[in-house]
Amino acid sequence: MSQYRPFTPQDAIELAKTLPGPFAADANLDCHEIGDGNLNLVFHITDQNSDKSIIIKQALPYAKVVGESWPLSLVRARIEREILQEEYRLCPGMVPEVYHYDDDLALTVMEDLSDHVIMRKGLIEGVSYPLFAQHIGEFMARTLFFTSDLGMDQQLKKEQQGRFINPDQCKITEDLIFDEPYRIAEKNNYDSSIEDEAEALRTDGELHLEVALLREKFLTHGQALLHGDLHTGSIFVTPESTKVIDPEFAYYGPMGFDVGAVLANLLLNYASLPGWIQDETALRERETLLLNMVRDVWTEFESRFRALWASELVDPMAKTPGYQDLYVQQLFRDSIGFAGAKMVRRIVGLAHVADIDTISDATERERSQRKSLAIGKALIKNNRRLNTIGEVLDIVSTAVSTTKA
Ligand code: SR1
Ligand code: MG
Repeated sequence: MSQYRPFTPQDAIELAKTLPGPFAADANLDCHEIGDGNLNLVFHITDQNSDKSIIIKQALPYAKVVGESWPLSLVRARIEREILQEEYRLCPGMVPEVYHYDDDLALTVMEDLSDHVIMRKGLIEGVSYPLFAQHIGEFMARTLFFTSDLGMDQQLKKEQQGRFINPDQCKITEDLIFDEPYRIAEKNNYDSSIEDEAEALRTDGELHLEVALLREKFLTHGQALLHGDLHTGSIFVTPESTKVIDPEFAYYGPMGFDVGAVLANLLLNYASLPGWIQDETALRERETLLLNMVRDVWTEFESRFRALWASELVDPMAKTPGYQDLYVQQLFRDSIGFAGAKMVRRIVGLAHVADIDTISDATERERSQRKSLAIGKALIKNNRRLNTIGEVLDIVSTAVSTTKA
């Protein structure tokens, strides 16, 4: 039985050489630690004499972004590996293939996806992904439907819920998304130029009520097995292909939390665009493209989810006329509320997004932050009365037009 220790690149090479499969025992391997996220070590191992490569991802027993003062359970590595295997079964080719794992060492050996780019980076660089909405719509519809009481054996689901209890990761989300942005908190992180916005978040009772309801839903609604952190930094893309990574925040929660994550991160990129594009015509075109992606992600997801309901439903009572429409309406509203909460947290909370933080012009950066907050707050406040993605886009447009320059 192996004992946990954080790996060095040399440890990663030694493990790689013992694996059945990719490399010969005498292969000349290179290894670089490329983890740029908040929590883990990621080793990229390549063979000098072939095009073979792998990734070894290892969880650290603390949050790397803060340090050892923030301990975290290593259980997340086992959960991430199991959900990757489950997602691979449900959506072959849409997540990295798991080749090997060691739960004691909290590591997973998986397919190297470095022929793809992280979507956040691609979007910042202005690349278009015309198939993304279809791909992610399919991914979310299948993973959410088939892990819920609608699409899987309901007794098995209860067992599965036990295996995916992920308390440390959920607590991060509860604190960073549904609590700290709305009060003075040590981990909050924002420019002093938007102190007025942060103060407004702390004193807005209408907003707090909606956030309390979303938080309750996150805490209590074990609807489906979520990815749990489905932002554009957790998605690898090319114009032809989409691959989802990093499901270490997986747990049984409300479906809208995953859908909302995708929508929020597209809207954060949308809000950042004036910081990246100077030409007015090009800017308008790109803004339209991003808003169309928001619309398409929802419509692609909804149509696939409804199609699965029509052909794969396991719950007899769910066939009751009218139930599907009410279920999808609530899922839509949850998605919009969670999207808003995820936008707010990326501006004033601990962890930000490069789309906005790396805008070099301070005035444009501040405008994007204010715009994101205006959109986020409007989505949170209106989520319970919205019915269509067209209404959401109208709310975005109103929020933008009333943002303080
Ligand atoms: C301490 S972890 C901060 C954030 O990074 C992850 O991607 C999650 O979004 C988490 O909230
Ligand atoms: Mg991550």
